[in-house]
Amino acid sequence: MNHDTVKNDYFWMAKAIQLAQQGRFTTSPNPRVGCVIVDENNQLLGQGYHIQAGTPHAEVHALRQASDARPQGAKGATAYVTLEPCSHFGRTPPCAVALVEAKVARVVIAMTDPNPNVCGNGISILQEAGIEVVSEVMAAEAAALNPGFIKRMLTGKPFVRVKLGISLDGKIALQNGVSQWITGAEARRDVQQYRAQSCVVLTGSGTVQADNPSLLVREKEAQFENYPLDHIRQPARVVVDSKSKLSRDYTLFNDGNITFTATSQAHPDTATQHYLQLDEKDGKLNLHSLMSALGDKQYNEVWVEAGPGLAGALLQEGLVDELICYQAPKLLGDKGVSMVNLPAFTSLNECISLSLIENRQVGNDIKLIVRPDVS
Ligand code: AOF
Ligand code: ZN
Repeated sequence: MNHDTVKNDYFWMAKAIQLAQQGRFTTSPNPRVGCVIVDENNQLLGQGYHIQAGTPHAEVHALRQASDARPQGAKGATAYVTLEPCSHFGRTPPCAVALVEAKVARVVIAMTDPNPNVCGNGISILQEAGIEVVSEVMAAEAAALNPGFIKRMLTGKPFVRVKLGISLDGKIALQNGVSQWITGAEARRDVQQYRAQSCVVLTGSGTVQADNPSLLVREKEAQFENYPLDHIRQPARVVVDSKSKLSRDYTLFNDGNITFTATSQAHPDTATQHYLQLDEKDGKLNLHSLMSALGDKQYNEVWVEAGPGLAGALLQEGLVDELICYQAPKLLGDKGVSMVNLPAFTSLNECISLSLIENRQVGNDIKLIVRPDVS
């Protein structure tokens, strides 16, 4: 491939990735996908992104625009797609077939679709029709659009992010429990966006008792100007309450949105109440079973806003994919409550080692994204 072709492929794939990001809050359980169609003179013919499951895929939007743009539509053109075009009849017909019928000459793909129903079949359909296929263009960037979808397709479990609002000295609250507003407004807005993009907000019974939180998205605070707002949906809430001791009077059981109680107790009224009845591990709710149950419900991304107990337990079970820390330039002192409960390690080999993914200033706070190293 000549230098200009490679340069153009990166340019247009970057555009397709930007389009896919428009689906950040709306596509689940489907992935975020963007598509761009470019003519023989490297001019844009059509573009689109997947908005919501059950509605047309990215390619369909882009192909429609291309047909409106000129009589021969996408014939002879190049299509850029952030995910391998689908090959199956799901809620919508296969996009690989639509591209073949439109007679595109070339398809550039960022990554293959980990969905076992697709997984290479889309590429085969295109190649068998004589279409040139180039794949793995900006694959890492495209994968970053869909950590939850990809992980669920490969493992059956969702991608888990744990949010921590901490002081410079790693505390989440004062000794007396006072904790509100450690971090600033910008950090709180960022949190709202994570809630909105997640399928589930997970918390523990202790947090519910202490704060009676809603854990819903406050749309005004989240500032969704650049997104199709009418599609924003609220995440399901899941409360880990293994002994089912929470009263039903708390806000999140009564605000009209779904809250599941994850418990190891048997409940007679599972038909009317939302319970996830799970097994125990070492006398506690089996968090692996919880994540599998959430994967079975097609939840891609889980956002954890919990106390140090649940956060620590998830870390120790190896169930955390990412920690999102908002660190305020405040010192709460050594009597404050620490961010995660972990055992008293006696050797540095035992401590949890993390890799820094992102580090930037958000208002007056620092946002740190770290991922546990896989041992
Ligand atoms: C694409 N382009 O824009 C999306 C794709 O039930 P359906 O018909 O919506 O199919 C969902 C599956 O299609 C999803 O699991 C993923 O494998 C693929 N998503 N594929 O070519 C798109 N959203
Ligand atoms: Zn499709």
